[in-house]
Amino acid sequence: PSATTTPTKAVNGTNRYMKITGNVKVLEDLTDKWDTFKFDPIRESQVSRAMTRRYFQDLDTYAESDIVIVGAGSCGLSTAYVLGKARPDLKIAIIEASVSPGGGAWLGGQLFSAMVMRKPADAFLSDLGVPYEDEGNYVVVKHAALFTSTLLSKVLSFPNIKLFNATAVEDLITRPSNTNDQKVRIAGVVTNWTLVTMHHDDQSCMDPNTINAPLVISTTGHDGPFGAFSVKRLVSMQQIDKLGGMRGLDMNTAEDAIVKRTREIVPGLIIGGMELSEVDGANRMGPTFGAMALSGVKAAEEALKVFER
Ligand code: AHZ
Repeated sequence: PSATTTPTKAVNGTNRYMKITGNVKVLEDLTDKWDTFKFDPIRESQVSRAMTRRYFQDLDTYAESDIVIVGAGSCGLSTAYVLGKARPDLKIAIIEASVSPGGGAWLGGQLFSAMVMRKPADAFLSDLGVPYEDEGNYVVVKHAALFTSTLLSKVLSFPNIKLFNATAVEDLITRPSNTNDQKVRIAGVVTNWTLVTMHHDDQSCMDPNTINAPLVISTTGHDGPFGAFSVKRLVSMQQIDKLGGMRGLDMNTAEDAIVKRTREIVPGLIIGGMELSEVDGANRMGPTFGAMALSGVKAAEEALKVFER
């Protein structure tokens, strides 16, 4: 159903809600009826079933996905946004280890709230519809959370994208490559509830779940308890020799390098965002986020090429 909202003013001290017209319930004057107010009745099992039925249906649907994005930070979400817009026909699962998607982008840097993006990443903000102040070579979003929440809301609105949060990727699914040289291609991910993943050392083995997909895009950030997950695994399974190790901070060098180097590292696995810095030994950029958005755009373009092959 379509609905239009019109702000209404407080009338005689009554706090009126937004008026919603169209063929949906009208909220106007709700506050005038608090004395007789009552929700429609519900049975607790209906709540449980409403959630679990959908979740298990999603697990079933996305067990075979077209693309899995690992990590819902600024790069992973930017990737999902571009892919969701470009290819509504593809099934895209996003796996995020944290309860809260968004990665490091909820604040601009340290505990300061504004977010800086260097041009030309302002084009991404304009596409998203996030307002910013133009400062010449760079733009500033008044609160990083405005960027992250807008991006998140658009990504979650795509019917072909499902976010599984509180779920960690624990391993990669591999298949022998066609080259017969111990090389593999990536064919999906192995997942577990993050709380389980964190307790493999003190609980008996809890076997994981799997998602098959011809393409995985990993954007798990730089090294940390969960970060740089896929590239560390590529080393331990001898698909790349060693990691370059993220270098010190140099905003100019780092942002260009991350966008340029966003690519398919081994067949079936594209790496984007700060995870790349660990592969190539790129510098870090600190709190400027243009490269994360544009690495996401490039990762999406690389993915689209795979589906055109
Ligand atoms: O929880 C992680 C975060 O939300 C998630 N993640 C990591 N490992 C995972 C795993 N399974 C599932 N095994 C996993 N999820 O990945 C997300 C990474 O987000 P991020 O914001 O850390 O990375 P990004 O590359 O999107 O953005 C980096 C932002 C940075 S770091 C930095 C610096 O240090 O200089 N500068 C910028 C702009």
